[in-house]
Amino acid sequence: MPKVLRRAPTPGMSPAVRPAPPVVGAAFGDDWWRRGVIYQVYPRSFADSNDDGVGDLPGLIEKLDYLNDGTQRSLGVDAIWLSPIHPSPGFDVGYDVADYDAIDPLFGALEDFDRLVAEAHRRGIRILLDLVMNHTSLAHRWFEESRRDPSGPFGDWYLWRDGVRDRFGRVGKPNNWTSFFGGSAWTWDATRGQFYMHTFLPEQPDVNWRNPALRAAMLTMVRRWLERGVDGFRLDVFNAFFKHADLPSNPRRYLGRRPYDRQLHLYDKDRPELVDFLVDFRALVDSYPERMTVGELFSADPALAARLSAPRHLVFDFGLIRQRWRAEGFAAASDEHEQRFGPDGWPTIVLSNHDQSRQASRLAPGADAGTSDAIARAACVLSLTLRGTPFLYYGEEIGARDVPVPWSEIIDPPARRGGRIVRRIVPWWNRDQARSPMPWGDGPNGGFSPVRPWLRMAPDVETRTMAIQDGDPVSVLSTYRRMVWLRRRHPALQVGAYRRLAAASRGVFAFERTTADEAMIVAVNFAAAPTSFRVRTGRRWSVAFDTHHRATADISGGDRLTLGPREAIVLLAG
Ligand code: TEU
Repeated sequence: MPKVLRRAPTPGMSPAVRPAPPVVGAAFGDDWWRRGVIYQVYPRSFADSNDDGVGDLPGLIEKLDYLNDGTQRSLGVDAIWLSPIHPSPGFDVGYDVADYDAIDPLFGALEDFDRLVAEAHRRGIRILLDLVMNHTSLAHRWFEESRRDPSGPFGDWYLWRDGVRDRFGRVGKPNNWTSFFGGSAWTWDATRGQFYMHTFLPEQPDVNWRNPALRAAMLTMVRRWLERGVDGFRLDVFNAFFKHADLPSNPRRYLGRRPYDRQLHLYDKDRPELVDFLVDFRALVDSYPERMTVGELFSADPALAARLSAPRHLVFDFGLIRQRWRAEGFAAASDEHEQRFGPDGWPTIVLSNHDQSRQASRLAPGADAGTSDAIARAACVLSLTLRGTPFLYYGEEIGARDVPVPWSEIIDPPARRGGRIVRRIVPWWNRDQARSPMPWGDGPNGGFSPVRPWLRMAPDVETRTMAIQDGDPVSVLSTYRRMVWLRRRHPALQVGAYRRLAAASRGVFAFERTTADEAMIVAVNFAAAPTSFRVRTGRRWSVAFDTHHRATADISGGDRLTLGPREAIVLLAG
């Protein structure tokens, strides 16, 4: 019998909200949040159905079979996390939301979204939305009302403050807080005659989570999406929601790359009130079956991530995304997960997202395609075998590399208004390099769109496409497919306990994943030369997967295994 994921519509629900179809045949039931694999789609760059150079929801629907058609010909993922799809002026490419309840016409209409949910659920794929609730867009109706009418119902929904007079009588900023994107966190608003606070761009004013009406409006919005059938949420920078009520200045630090880092962020994030909000928010989500959330920590650290996570409510910590291609670094980051989260906690496995350099470029800087792909294949094995929920980022499955975007074409940052560069926020940093359109196959622009895409295609668009890798059994894409499906078949890889195997030689990171019924060993040689290490004696192992395609691992007679350059192998006991 198909599982019905929704509960009955609540009385008083808007008649526009239609019951969502159930997820048919989805794997893992209520445990999917830790057994499944989640795939992040950056909607502008995934699939363009109406040939306007920008990806959209109907385009994504056409690619659902690629993501999971129930067979090993597809990638086999369990859920899609969509970066924001709401109307937005786009100063932060969608992370500045102007209307939480609607779909940006760039991507389609609400009907398209309902069809996406229905079509995804029909394939057992769940849909997660990106909730950006620390701030809205300047163009949100709440902000427009709030700046227009300080004593009106929305007057207190943002962080408004008068300026502070210095000893010369000049009006200055309310405190020393800095914006992550550079400059002060305070911008003067002439309409209201006060400053407002923004952790990110001035076009992204932070909301006032201490205001009960704002809080209720946000939770009502969340409920509406749950009612519509979404399976969960990614929470953008949720540990920044609450600021100290008195807004004291932060202590200075003298080290740090960007101005934001040269301050100890004691008062503008990580406030104790957050926990109280999480209790409410999680209770709401948990009142619907089989839902999950994943919180994005702003300035993530594994200890805090572990403290704030709970069953069905994951927290990104980015311990792995910061690593270079070194066995010792990956081993230390994985050990830290184990230590911080403990055997009962549940970490996330993240090597890429829309804010960071593509993993192939980060792990194989300056490498030729062959080396890049070899490292991408080995990294794929790690992503899908370490203990935690893997989050893949679109394009990673074909080994996509960073795309150099000429200064004149950069969209993020600097922010652009009417084609004019208005702000160089952090001159040495842009995130466009990891957001270029997915190259699907033949045709102009890698088959993404017949017209010039919103962001340029990768320079290797002729040689690195989904279609080319589809037919190649040793491609990065084939590696991802085989590893995702291997993971699906083996509970040890999903929920098994992790134990690091001491590797005798440098360059190898090896660990064991075990359940009561299954034991598996994963070993990765990070080095460009063959490396041997000690496994264990007294047990027979068969090869479950090997990037170097050997049929047997010749270790039954001895206790040493020699791995080829950048070889990653998965062994199964028995
Ligand atoms: O990102 C928060 C954020 O700024 C960090 O993840 C940051 O990018 C990283 O530490 C840089 O090293 C979220 C979104 O993911 C991002 O795209 C938005 O710009 C930001 O919030 C504001 O909404």
